[in-house]
Amino acid sequence: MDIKTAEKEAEKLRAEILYHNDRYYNQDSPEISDYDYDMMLKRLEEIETEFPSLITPDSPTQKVGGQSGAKFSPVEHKVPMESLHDSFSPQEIRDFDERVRETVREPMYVVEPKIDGLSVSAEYRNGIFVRGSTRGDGLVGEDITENLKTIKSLPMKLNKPVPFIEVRGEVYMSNESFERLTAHQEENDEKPFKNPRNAAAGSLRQKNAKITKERDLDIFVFNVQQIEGETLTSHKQSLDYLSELGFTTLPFYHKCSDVDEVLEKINEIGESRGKLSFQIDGAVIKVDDFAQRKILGSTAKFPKWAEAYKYPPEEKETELLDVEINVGRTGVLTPTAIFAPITLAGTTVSRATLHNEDFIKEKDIRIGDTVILRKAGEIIPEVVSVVKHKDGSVPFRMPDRCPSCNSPVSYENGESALRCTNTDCPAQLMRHLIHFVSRDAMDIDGLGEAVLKQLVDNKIISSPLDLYRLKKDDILKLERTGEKSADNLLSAIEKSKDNDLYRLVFALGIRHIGQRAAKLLSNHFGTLDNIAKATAAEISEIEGFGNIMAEGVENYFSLDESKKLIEEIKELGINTENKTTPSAQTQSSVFSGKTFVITGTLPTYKRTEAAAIIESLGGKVSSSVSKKTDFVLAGDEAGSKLTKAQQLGITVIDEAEFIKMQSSAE
Ligand code: 0OX
Repeated sequence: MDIKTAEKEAEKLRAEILYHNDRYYNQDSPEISDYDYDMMLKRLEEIETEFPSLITPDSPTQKVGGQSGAKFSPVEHKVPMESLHDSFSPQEIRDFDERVRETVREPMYVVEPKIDGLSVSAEYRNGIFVRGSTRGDGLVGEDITENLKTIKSLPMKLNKPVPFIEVRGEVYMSNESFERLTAHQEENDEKPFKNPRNAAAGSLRQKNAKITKERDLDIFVFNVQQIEGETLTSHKQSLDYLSELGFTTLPFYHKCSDVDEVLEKINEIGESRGKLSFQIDGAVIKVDDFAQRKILGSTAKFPKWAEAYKYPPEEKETELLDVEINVGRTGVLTPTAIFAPITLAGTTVSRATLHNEDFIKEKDIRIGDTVILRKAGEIIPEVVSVVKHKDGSVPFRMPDRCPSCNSPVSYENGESALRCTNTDCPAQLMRHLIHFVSRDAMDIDGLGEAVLKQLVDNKIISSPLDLYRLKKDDILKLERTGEKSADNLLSAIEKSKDNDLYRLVFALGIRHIGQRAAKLLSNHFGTLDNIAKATAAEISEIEGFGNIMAEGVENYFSLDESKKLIEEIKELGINTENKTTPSAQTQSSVFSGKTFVITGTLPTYKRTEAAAIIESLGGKVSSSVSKKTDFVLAGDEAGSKLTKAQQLGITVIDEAEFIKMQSSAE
């Protein structure tokens, strides 16, 4: 590779890595798997090793990823909290051993699991916990004393009154706590964390330590950073000493006398990975003797006496018990793999999407097969490959009839999606109803899936609009519904008649029309009648509207059923007008043409509500901060977007100012 090509690739990698650093360290919301991230970093390191002149001081290879944020007070680490250099192959571990042996004689190693959590420091005076901090960039972290106090496995008082000790450990969330938290978040319509590590990070850096407490975090302590009143001479000795003091140390570690033994232990730990109650992302190899560590020293970033070995994403074999076919709102048939529950990267999984018939054909997936599963981006379970077909198995075929209504199914012009041709299909109706009443659509409280199913099964309703024809007696016929809940449900349905037009447009479930497009249509055309009359050409003139979307709208409203539907909507007294005064859209106000980014939790508005207000007053809402942003509306726990806005000198407003701006705009 010539230096010009190398420079281009390095620049691209740096930008990508920095972006993913921010998603991982500051937003606790990674988009790619740790393994893919590690591979990018490794590639950048390779380029920089080949062309050292390309190394820049701000290259991600030169510093630890985390940035100490502005939310907590800074804590300077007297002893730097170094990070580990990563290896991905046995050869790299052998290279590490060679480097060590070049400097010290007959090193003994300790191999231990690498817990996938967050490194923290905990300080004790006279045996009492006095301060806790995150690693941050290794030199300065954040003060999280109150948060660490909520972790039951971290002792607040040591078994001995050591004058001073600073320890380092890894805070993590057990698989069980993570599953409990995810279930709770799903029940409460909150966005669940992507994996136990992100959940631990999001829970630890909470201003409100009560939340940290509810999250049930744990800690393994593995290092003495500083100590007064005791001399420790080896890693093994310090681990024993830490447990004597009352710390929970790593659950297992192995002392090894040569690199073959090291590799054997790395394998053993890797094999035990799926059986542990917490997540590990590798193994750590450390020189045991402290005198030897001192001789080996450190590079700018890593100790030369330790190395991490990172495992590839966890994969597991399982038997494909069945393929379930689900019918979506638009009638698309989606195959889902069903298998005996297994634990994979921290959660129990028993289903994985098989996408469509092409995917199944390509991998030749058959019922009864032994398949390999992995989590895509450590999040969504997917079938990687088939290990072996079951004797006598036959290729899987998608059904030619809808599993819900038995109508014929067909492929529409070149699409890979198979659809049920029956517009009255009950499975489609259920999906349609769920969408219609959902929060972003008509927002009708009290109509969960179970209630809707009873209404459909008992033939009380056969369309979303039938909800507006419900009588109290109909509801009282349902299981577990008393007078009070029937009244509440009727009033929630009644209230939804007054919704702004965009909710209704979104609730109709027009193909390709999400909430944002529904708002654009409502704001632009003002009434449902006007939207229905508009041609695709007129619709595609709206900024942010593509041709496919515009055609989808025209097609939808050209159907006789849709015309009938609009009449029914009006007869039922459902609002069909945009509520935002047109003057507010056209009048020039502080909002007109301005781009807003909303970040963090606002005291009273939901983010979606604030966005709707901004758009209704002529502003735009964007998800990322750039030079083009005019205002950042920031609430509590606003993370990197706020930092970026401050760096770019963009006006940051809080909710109170936002409310003031609205009154001046109206
Ligand atoms: C872990 C872990 C992290 C001490 C010197 C450099 C890194 N995540 O489990 N770090 C270390 O060691 C430090 N050991 C570990 N086991």
